[in-house]
Amino acid sequence: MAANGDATILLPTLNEVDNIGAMLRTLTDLYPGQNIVVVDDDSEDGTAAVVREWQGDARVIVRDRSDRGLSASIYDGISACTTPYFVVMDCDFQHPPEKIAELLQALREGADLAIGVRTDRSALTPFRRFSSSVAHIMAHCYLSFHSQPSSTDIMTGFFAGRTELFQKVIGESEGDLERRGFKALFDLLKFCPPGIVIREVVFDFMPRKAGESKISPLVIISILRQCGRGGKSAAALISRIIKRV
Ligand SMILES: Nc1nc2c(ncn2[C@@H]2O[C@H](COP(=O)(O)OP(=O)(O)OP(=O)(O)O)[C@@H](O)[C@H]2O)c(=O)[nH]1
Ligand SMILES: [Mg+2]
Repeated sequence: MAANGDATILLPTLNEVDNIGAMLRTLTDLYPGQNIVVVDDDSEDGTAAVVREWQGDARVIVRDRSDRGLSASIYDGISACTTPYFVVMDCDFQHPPEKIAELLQALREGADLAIGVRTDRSALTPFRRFSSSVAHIMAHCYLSFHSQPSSTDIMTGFFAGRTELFQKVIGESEGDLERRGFKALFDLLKFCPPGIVIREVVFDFMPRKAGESKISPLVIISILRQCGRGGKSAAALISRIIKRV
């Protein structure tokens, strides 16, 4: 079926050859007619080739390595969307594809942003759970202090939004976005109009299905960089200390 749906499912990828085929099949079965765009950071393992060879409707954007970054890929994907809605999800099945329907339903009912919030996080190691909670509290305090909307899961990578609104947000805050970061939703909440309508959809966070994780403990530095001038100074200090040890 030709892709003529109202949404684009954006899949940022870096070396996901072990997951991409299964993910394309699952999404095409569940959402025939919706657009699928893989935003690949020039993976060395042939991820983009799998998308090109895929018989269904899926497109791949291969990005330049010099601008590598999960958040940058998400912003570029949203900017390239031509449908009223977009959905961002990981390609490793940690975000249940069945839940996209609920995110889209929330948008069709009038929400500007629909956020997938993790309930059961037992798939994460205790260290990851702890750092994610610290990062969430930091981000929540920052957003509240600046009277910006927040979420019960600012660190999630599973969310959907109204394309026109978020293309504007990205265009207007381009120079201030942490493109190399991992937490795009935090920046979108930081720079969106304060009165937007947000709906949350709960989901169980699954273990990664195949392949290897790309996240590093240093992600906390990029999250700090997202917390204004004070956060940037703290991040610079921590980076200097790490380089010395
Ligand atoms: N385009 C792009 N995609 C990335 C990059 N880093 C990670 N990704 C993709 O973003 C998604 C999330 O990355 P993961 O490595 O699974 O990060 P995570 O889910 O926080 O970590 P795990 O729980 O260990 O899987 C996956 O689809 C990755 O392939 C990047 O630098 N560029
Ligand atoms: Mg993952």
